[in-house]
Amino acid sequence: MKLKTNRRDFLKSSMMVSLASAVGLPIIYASNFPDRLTPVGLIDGSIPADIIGKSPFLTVLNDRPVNAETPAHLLNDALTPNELFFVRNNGIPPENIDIEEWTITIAGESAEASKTYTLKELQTKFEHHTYNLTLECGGNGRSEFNPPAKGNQWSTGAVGCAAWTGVRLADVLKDVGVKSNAVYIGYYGNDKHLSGDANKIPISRGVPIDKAMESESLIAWQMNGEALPLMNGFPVRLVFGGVPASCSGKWLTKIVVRDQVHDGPKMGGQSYRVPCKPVAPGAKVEDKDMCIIEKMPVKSLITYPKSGATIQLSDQLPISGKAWTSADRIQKVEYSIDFGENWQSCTLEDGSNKFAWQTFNASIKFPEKGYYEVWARAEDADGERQPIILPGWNPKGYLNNACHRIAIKVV
Ligand SMILES: Nc1nc2c(c(=O)[nH]1)N[C@H]1C(S)=C(S)[C@@H](COP(=O)(O)O)O[C@H]1N2
Ligand SMILES: [Mo]
Repeated sequence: MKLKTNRRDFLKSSMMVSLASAVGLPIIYASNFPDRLTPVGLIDGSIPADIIGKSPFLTVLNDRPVNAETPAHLLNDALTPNELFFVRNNGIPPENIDIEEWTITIAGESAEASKTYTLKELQTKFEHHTYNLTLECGGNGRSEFNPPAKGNQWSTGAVGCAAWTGVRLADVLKDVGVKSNAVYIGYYGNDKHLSGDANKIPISRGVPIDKAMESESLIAWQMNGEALPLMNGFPVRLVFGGVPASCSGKWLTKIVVRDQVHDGPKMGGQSYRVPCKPVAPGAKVEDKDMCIIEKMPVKSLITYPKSGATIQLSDQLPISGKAWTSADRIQKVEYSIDFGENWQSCTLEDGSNKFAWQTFNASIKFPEKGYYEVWARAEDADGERQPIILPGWNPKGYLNNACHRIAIKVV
């Protein structure tokens, strides 16, 4: 037996643990496994997600920066468990975080003053609030665009809904004082730029001041009753529902109140912006013709069963899913088993608050044996409905809210 553990031993044992949980069985001869090999059961092109403190069932798209998404059938919970919540990093998360020392500064030309709070002060000075808020990356669904769009090839899983606890951003901004000419807020976190250049910032985005002042806009330190996972912004982050998740700054250290649209990295150019007017697929669009994405479109996912499920003709198939919108609520979800020719209503639950996703259910009887697809389509209180096929092509592949489909075999 070896007395000294080194990094390779650690990696090996963590791979064995993740393999064991992936196959649901113990690895009997794990201690014999050669150092230089990766377990073949894990060679599927992905990196074990438990290395980043997440479930091994996440699909890891990249490891530098870390980007990992949740398979649709693992989003069936009312609230997405922390270990299953997707990760979208633009840089390298901070290390050696001391929460006692953590501070958040409010400043900017449209703040009445510049004020710094320790995290502790925020937690003691302001009222706590918990909201169930859906976060979705603006690039979720990018992989379906044609011609393909550059960037992480998210399928459907850059979305999740958690119970976020913190203080209202509005309460903190009011404590500092906001000038009447304020139009936007911008955030800064202390993640590092991929280049290693300490003067560069990976991302600094924000929201219009009205959005910042909404009741559901939080500075949050808890997710589902626990401290935030490091990958989701530990120890504290912004959370906004209804806008691209890129607005929800992680590892939050500073908020600036701006008298103009915030101009931090990834606010301009082609980032998180779409053509102001529709363009032909593949078109090159100049930066000046691009507009900031200010809300996420109505969308839904079928989270039960897993695509590819088999069912007996004599049985009814229960389906379940989640629907969300930037509008007040989802008002209808329908499903189709005949490729969109006919639609039936699902039952729909209310969300606990605005921006919480809503659960829908249905029970389906198929007419005969064969291959089917179940499609789901949500409509929100503004009357906006998901498109059946891809919505408007855009250079960076944002805002794909096409109907989700699952395959079903009836035997
Ligand atoms: N500081 C910081 N905040 C950030 C990011 C980042 O890279 N750094 N990524 C943004 C993007 S693009 C998204 S989609 C969400 C993802 O949040 P999550 O990783 O908790 O799911 O965080 C946003 N906040
Ligand atoms: Mo994102």
